[in-house]
Amino acid sequence: MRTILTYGTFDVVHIGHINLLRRARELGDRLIVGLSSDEFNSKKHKSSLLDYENRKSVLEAIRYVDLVFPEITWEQKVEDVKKYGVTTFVIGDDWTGKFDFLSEYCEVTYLSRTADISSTLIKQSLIGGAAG
Ligand code: C2G
Repeated sequence: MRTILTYGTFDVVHIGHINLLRRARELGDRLIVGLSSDEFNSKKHKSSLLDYENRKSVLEAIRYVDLVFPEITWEQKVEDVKKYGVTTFVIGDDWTGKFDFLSEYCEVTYLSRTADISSTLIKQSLIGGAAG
């Protein structure tokens, strides 16, 4: 069983998230996702429109995702890799190099981001639309 692991906020899910999850899932037999808690988002200096339970329900409904668990600290990744028997850690290339330390425990793969789409852009256009 090749277990693939990734992390993220996954707020207002869009094609960029779907492409990342699909490509990650194709690298193994199951995909598990550490989903940033609302408290951890603030530690990441991120605010999400949708709360943890809402984002979790959406992720669990995506056919590429086999398990969702909470991401609450930066330090939990090594323990998560051991706990879930992870083969490959995957994340978008906006994090290139940041998680190389995990290569002591599993493969580390950075996938190219999908251009011209982000939750922030969607939220801005919604606000812009409402203001318009
Ligand atoms: N992503 C992508 N293309 C986009 C937008 C996002 O491939 N256009 C990828 C990101 O690179 C990331 C994943 O989708 O791998 C989730 O993105 P975010 O929700 O923005 O998560 P992030 O804040 O990067 O969280 O501990 C690691 C962090 O939790 C990662």
